[in-house]
Amino acid sequence: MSDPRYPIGKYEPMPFSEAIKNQWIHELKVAPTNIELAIQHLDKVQLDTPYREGGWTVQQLVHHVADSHMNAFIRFKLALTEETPPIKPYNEKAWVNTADVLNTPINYSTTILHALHERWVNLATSMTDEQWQRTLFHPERNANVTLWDMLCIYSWHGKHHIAHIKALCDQKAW
Ligand code: NI
Repeated sequence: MSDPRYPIGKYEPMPFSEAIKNQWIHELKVAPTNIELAIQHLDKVQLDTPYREGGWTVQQLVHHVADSHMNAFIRFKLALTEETPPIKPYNEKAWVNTADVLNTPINYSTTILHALHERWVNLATSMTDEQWQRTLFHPERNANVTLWDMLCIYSWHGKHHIAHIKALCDQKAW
């Protein structure tokens, strides 16, 4: 593992296929349980430990995944109901330092993730091939992003942060 920030590698876009779509929807489905399994044995001090030098704590990682995936779900809904709506970027480095993230037990965010991913998976399994090609406009990249790209990004994103937590647990022998 050369770069501790990318334990499973960086996100790689993939061409649309039914098999990959089913795999990635499955990964969205199991992500909340996998996060819960990764954190269930950790105590308060362990949750407040950064996953790497200068990195986010486990507490911040879990709340971040909930914040990120709530935004992503809203973006899916916007793209399905409007013509190429713009993405509203947010400052994720600032979001992980707001009081709710620092003070709310992470089981509230795993509860959000269980409910949110249930709705997200139900939405995703209903989508036609045409709907996967619907787009959002990304102002920071000045480019359109398809909902297919969004599925690839967010199935990777959950695994990416779970791998941070697992890497910390491995390193500390927790
Ligand atoms: Ni992230």
